[in-house]
Amino acid sequence: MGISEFTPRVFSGIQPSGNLTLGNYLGAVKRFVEMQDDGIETVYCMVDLHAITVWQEPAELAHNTRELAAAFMACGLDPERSILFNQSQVSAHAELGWIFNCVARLGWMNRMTQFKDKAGKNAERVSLGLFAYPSLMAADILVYHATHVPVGEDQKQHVELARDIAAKFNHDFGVAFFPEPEPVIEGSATRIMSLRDGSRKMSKSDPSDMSRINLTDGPDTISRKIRKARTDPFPLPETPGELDGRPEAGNLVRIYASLADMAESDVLRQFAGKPFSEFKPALAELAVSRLRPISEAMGRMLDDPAEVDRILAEGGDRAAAIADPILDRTFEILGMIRSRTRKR
Ligand code: AQP
Repeated sequence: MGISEFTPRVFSGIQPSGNLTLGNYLGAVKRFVEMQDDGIETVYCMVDLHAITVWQEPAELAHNTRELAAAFMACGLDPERSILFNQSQVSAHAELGWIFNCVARLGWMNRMTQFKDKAGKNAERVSLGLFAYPSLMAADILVYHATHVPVGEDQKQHVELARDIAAKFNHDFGVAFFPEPEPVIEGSATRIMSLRDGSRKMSKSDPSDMSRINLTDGPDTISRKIRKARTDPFPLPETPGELDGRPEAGNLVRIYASLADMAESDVLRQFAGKPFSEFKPALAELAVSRLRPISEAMGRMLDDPAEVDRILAEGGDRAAAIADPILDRTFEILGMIRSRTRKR
């Protein structure tokens, strides 16, 4: 079902599974803010139901959820203009997620590379939820009839699965009910890599804290991590094409470009021929100047957790007002009797 028939609506989510990284910020949250500022209806979620697909300490999960909410707002998401809430407060996600478990095919799920990466050699021991994660993600998107999903490169396959689920549901039931949402993967920071290994993505759950920059890192920590970031012995080249085969160097240039809102070619025009001993301090200074206001604003918001909870409750109510009628109609399409007169 082409998205042109639907009112444009943006949905995306991030797991409250620990500190938000520079990768999450540049690849996702910065884009969330730009889309909000474009005036499209935007719905952004702290996906706590996804986070529990791997073990989370309950007290830490609550803290991480509030911290992520604070990070969203500190990065520029405005709870008046965007709907901000945590997933478990809107039960329609889990309910539609189950229905989609019955639409998605096992063969489709078996092709999901993120499950293979995360489960690794342990596939027999990980939770069933980790395997079913992409069908819950499809429900997150489609329960709002969202048309656009800003994500980093690593989530492209999951958004494509959401399209397949929407198409199969529409086909099986002979309806034109769910849109096939478009992934929005733009800019120079769609895949920020680990500072220790240019072949792995920067990730909250990497065991090495030196592999990532967290939004809560202070200036000294940011500078130290960039100074110690792995590079190669060559100076910076003149053109982006010459960064091919130099993953660590390319990564640092892309981070600079995205933080400075510059094209990679312009960054290289400025630094061509310079060694990393000159580029890294400039990058550290830029990163500190961009991230310090964010971490300070997060700190102020976290001083008042009740206010954060209030914002999440209000966002949850606004989200449910969109999701519940879409879920009700889904049940009707499936032929399920819904004779109770009660609120979710
Ligand atoms: N390294 C990255 N570069 C660009 N974008 C990234 N994203 C994640 N890492 C990078 C984007 O951030 C959004 C939120 O991701 P998530 O928290 O839902 O899960 P994830 O993709 O699994 O991110 P992490 O940081 O690797 O989390 P953990 O370690 O908890 O699994 C998504 O849009 C993602 O593309």
